[in-house]
Amino acid sequence: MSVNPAKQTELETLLAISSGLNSAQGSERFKAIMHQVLGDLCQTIKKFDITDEEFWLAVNYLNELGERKEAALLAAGLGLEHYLDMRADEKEAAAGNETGTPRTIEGPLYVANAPLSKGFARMDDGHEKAEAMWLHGQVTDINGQPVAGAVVDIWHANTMGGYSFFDPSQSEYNLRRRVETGADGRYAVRSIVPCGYGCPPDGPTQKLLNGLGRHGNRPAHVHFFVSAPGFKHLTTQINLNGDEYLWDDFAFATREELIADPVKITDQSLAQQRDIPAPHT
Ligand code: MBD
Ligand code: FE
Repeated sequence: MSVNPAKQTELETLLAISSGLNSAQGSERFKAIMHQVLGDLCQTIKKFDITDEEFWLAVNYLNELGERKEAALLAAGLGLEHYLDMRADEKEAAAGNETGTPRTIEGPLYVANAPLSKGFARMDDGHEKAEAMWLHGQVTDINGQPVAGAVVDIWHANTMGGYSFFDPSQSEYNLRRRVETGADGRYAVRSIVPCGYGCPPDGPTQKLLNGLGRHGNRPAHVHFFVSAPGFKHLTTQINLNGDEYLWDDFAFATREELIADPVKITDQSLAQQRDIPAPHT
């Protein structure tokens, strides 16, 4: 179909053409989604009588978001990533599926291929003066049976709230480890107590949040991927109880079942042990 480009088109025609509905090529699903999104955007422009100035501000904002690689950070801050969890939960419930530890958002700071070991790992490079932290757990199936050979991929921030690879002051893979469970399904790591994360104060995400009167902070937390052959991949986190942002997370990741109560170890002999005794939970 050919159109006279000099002629002003009606909105519906414009949207149909711009989202490729007239083309025999491309993806039908993608076209339908773009058609919806573009229509919604035009409605918003109309509803708020968006000025040319505001329009170009938004376009430049997208460039800035890309330049600073903060698109995923913004998606978390707007609650869109959390919405994926809400949808997934709804679907599991509707299907009547039993679920174990609840999922929560991955966030933008995962790095693949962290060092892999069996049963235990030390996560910190020892360069930071910080309080030691032991994490341990057991991977089980829905019936509580231990899962051997599961890979628990753990990552978290340092005491400044920074993540290795994104924070150039840290060594490669600092505070990022993968631990494979043994026959008992258990894993343990020694690390350091993390601090909460805050969005880069000069970045586009924080700029947008400022306009909404919101902060960009997360409570202290530890990320987990748990995977094993024959099981669904789990993306989750624990949030450390006592943090002021526990229930005020800018990324909406806190869940009741995912709050961990840190226990202070005062027994030095226990603290010095590399392999901590099998916990019962
Ligand atoms: C983080 O550490 C994080 O976990 C999320 C979801 C967003 C920003 C930083
Ligand atoms: Fe995080």
